[in-house]
Amino acid sequence: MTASPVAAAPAGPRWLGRHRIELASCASTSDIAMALARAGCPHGTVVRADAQTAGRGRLGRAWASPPGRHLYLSAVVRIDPARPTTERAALTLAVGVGVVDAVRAAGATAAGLKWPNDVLVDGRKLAGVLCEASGDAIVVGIGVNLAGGDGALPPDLAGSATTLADATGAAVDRPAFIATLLAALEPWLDRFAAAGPAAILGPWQDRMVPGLRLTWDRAGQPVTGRAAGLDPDGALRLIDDAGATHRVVAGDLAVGPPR
Ligand code: BT5
Repeated sequence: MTASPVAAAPAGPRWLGRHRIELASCASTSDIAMALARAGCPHGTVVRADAQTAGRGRLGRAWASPPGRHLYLSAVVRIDPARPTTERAALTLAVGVGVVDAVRAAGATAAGLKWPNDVLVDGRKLAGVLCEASGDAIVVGIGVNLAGGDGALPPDLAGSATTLADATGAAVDRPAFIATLLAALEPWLDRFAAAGPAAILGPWQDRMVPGLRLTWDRAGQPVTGRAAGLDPDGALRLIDDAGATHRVVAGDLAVGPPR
């Protein structure tokens, strides 16, 4: 008998999501992941909930987390204490790269990155990332809008947000997407752990929304221009409408206005 060739199984994650906590509802998966991180949970522990009652974004903003329809997930990533602490802020860029790869693999081929880690499709936000430090751990919180159609998201987000189902025109299998996400994310976290921001800058720039027009709130002074790429530490280079280059290391960036 001749042995028939066996296709290699797609590689699943080695450490990300090996320990998983699944909840019907919680205030924020990142709160729970943070408490687990402090209590010494393993590297790669993942907390996922069907709904969040106090989902949060960056800078004290809220993340709309209606029940049952979307993805709310937080992962505990332990950082090698031997690596420079100044690198840590750039971990969020590695997460953004992994999330874009996952939504593209799920069919949202037009998805791209807005600094530092929003995932946009046609200027609308499909996914957001919130990284928070706790000792030697970083809690990586990821929200991805999955289900589409009327009522999938609160009406106030109708003009600025999108979902994977709306972006692809197909229903989304949430467990399959979670597997895709964890498998896409882990290699980028591994590369970041091994080599720091240098491993991420090129891939991030390859996935950024090209020429995206942005307005940066620079201490109350709006600066409008286009995203031109990253500095070696992961800061964004923004070229304003007068041609001057700004280094954005923090603060808020809004899409638009059109020129
Ligand atoms: C983010 O913040 O984009 C980070 C979002 C992280 C959410 C995850 S869900 C799992 C984990 N647990 C949490 O509690 N959080 C994390 P930021 O860049 O600040 O964006 C927030 C802004 O995006 C809001 O002010 C709204 O304008 C908009 N927004 C809120 N909910 C949205 C949604 N579901 N889809 C698209 N845009 C949304």
